[in-house]
Amino acid sequence: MSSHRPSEDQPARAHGFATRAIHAGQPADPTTGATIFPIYQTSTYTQTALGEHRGYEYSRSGNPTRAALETCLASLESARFGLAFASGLAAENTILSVLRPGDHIIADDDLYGGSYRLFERVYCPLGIEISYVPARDTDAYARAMTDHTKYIWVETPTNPLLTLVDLAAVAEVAHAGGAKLVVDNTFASPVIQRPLELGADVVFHSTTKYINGHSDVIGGALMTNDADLYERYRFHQNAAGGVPGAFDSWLVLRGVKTLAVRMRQHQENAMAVAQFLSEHPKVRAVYYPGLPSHPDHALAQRQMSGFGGMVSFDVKGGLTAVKRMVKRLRVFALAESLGGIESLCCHPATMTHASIPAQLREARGVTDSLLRLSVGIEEVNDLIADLRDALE
Ligand code: P1T
Repeated sequence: MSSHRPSEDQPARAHGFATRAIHAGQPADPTTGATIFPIYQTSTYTQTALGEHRGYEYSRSGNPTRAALETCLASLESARFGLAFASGLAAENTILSVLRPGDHIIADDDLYGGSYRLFERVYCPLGIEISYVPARDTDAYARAMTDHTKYIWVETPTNPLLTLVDLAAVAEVAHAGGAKLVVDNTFASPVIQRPLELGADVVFHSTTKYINGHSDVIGGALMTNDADLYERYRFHQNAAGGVPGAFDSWLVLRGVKTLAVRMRQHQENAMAVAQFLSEHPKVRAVYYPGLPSHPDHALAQRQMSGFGGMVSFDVKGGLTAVKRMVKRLRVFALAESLGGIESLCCHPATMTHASIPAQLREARGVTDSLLRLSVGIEEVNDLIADLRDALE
């Protein structure tokens, strides 16, 4: 463990976001001058003498390519510390690992289905108690606090209904009761929302999504300024071993370099798609925080610097209409996941959120007629034409 280089990288903080995305944690290679950080594809490191090494001993405990990624992502989330994982869920598992039987979590009620499954099927049986509250109802978080509440755990915007959580207000609720605020920032990405700056204690990502941005890696990361939590998470990262390989770390490092420019196009396209859908006679409702009609539009303007690339909508005609529509899509791929350069269409009820019991899912608004779009960066006219043809 001692070999793991801490991800602290204060000097790079002075630069702007897009500059840090390209440079933070990635100096030119000292031996060759390689401008792009190398892939240290090694499991182990030759030691100079008993008890003497150059900072790395074994790649589960620490790997230079992973350390570069951890430093870069920490910088992007305005954090002192970052840890990278083999998946978003592995990052979540490490955050949850510090809880003990009898501890309580308050979570918003519109979580990614896999996060819900991790809570309900892995941590509840171990004696962790979970209360779910409506994401945008700040008072509900306060009412749900108990003496045992350790985490308030939120996604914002939520998956798949794109509801927002008022992070500054919920951070106050958490801290007043001695709990920590954990934020899943996957849907927004740090280029448009930085929860730690708003009072959150821990932020995490499925880096599979916008951070990598090319739909070719499964990965995760957590970032924090809390030195005590960081040490406990770092211990678990090594002890439980959910680490990413060097090549995947390098791919994410490469992907994140273009996050700022990609997100600009994602949200420009998403806004046009949301406007098109909101005027379409076969669409019942559109969920996009960039639309002035979205109930959290004002909050989105306050706490985010953009509205992101995810758009959900409800199709008239139920499951039959949905099935017909997705079969006719030509540019949008029918697929789980999001945040890549290509456009995807997902049916949460049967795909990403199938692990939530049907009755509960329906009650939360994830109906059979809901579709979720990850709007890519293709020509926006092609995306709109594809949706228009499919809805005909
Ligand atoms: O798939 P993984 O990298 O383990 O990340 C899990 C995860 C965590 N948080 C959010 C908000 C997510 O959306 C995900 C994964 N989500 C999908 C695969 C999806 O299509 O929604």
